[in-house]
Amino acid sequence: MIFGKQLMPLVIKMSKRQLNDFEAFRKVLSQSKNIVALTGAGVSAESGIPTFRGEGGLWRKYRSADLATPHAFYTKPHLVWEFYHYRRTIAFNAQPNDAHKALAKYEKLCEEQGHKFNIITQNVDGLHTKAGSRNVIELHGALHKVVCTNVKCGTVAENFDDPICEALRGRGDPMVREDLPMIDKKDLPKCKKCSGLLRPYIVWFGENLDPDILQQARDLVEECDICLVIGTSSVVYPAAMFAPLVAERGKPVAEFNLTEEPASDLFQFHFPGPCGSTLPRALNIQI
Ligand code: BJW
Ligand code: ZN
Repeated sequence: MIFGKQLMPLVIKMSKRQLNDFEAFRKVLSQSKNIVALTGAGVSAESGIPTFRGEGGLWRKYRSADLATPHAFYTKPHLVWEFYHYRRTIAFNAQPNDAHKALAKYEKLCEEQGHKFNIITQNVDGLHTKAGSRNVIELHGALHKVVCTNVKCGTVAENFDDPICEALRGRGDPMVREDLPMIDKKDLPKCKKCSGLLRPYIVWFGENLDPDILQQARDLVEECDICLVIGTSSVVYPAAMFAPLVAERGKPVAEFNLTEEPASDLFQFHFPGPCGSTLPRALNIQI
């Protein structure tokens, strides 16, 4: 496995970790002209959006990771659509928190100084854009987009309807104990062009990321001179290798997370705690 081989030398190289060293981090940041922030579900946790792993990762009796697969969709499209209807409603009603706002303000400051600032997010909730960030790469798709499953069509479209179809009205409650009567496939969301079955425009496990989007992210990772890793468990590939690759080039990486994660040892700076508090402080941004 290539990722394993790539990570091994890093474990040996990294000797000194700085915990809660806001001053040292700000100094390094002030010398940086090309900044990348890699974000995950934890950045939206304080906006009320459940994370994938840990306590928030269950919907009814299912782990989110079991529903976010092509197999789940093709065998139980009604169930997967109920799950996504629930997630869409939460995301559409959520507001950016202080972490999203700090990143958006920092992007503006960078722009004024002629510096590059880009967000690579694994999140599908659209909250970075809602906060005003403009340079956002959405690696895993977006809840407000749908794609037609008819291979001859494949149209991708924005869709903010809530519910997205009448059959999903009142469905998606995560606390329901038993499966509700199945929604007939013909009543699930349909493509406006060809009436094919729609699916969420989301990259599920085992699916390839959009090659153009992945390349853009890789270019940013290869060119940046500092990387902030915010609210991600850093276990899902390919995103999991981005920050370690920056560290491998000898560039500083700062992690903002409630806890230690498997890759934490590879990163120079660590700021434990909710990123809605630690990030504005580290970036020296007044919300
Ligand atoms: C806070 C906080 C606060 C909380 N403040 N912090 C073996 C080796 C290598 C790869 C693979 C492998 N086996 C399978 C694979 C491939 C697979 C993969 O990586 N699996 C791993 C689990 C091992 N990857 C893929 O399938 C990808 N495709 C791919 O690789 O194609 C080629 C290929 C295919 C098959 C085999 C091999 C190669 C596609 C990945 C798509 C991921 N999609 C998902 C679902 C989207 C569905 C949806 O949103 O509806 O994206 S998975 C899920 O995980 C979601 C997330 O974007 C992603 C990352 O999770 P994230 O964001 O890190 O969230 P959490 O919950 O894990 O962590 C939250 C963190 O926040 C925690 O650390 C908290 O502590 C912290 N936190 N509150 C700060 N207030
Ligand atoms: Zn279609």
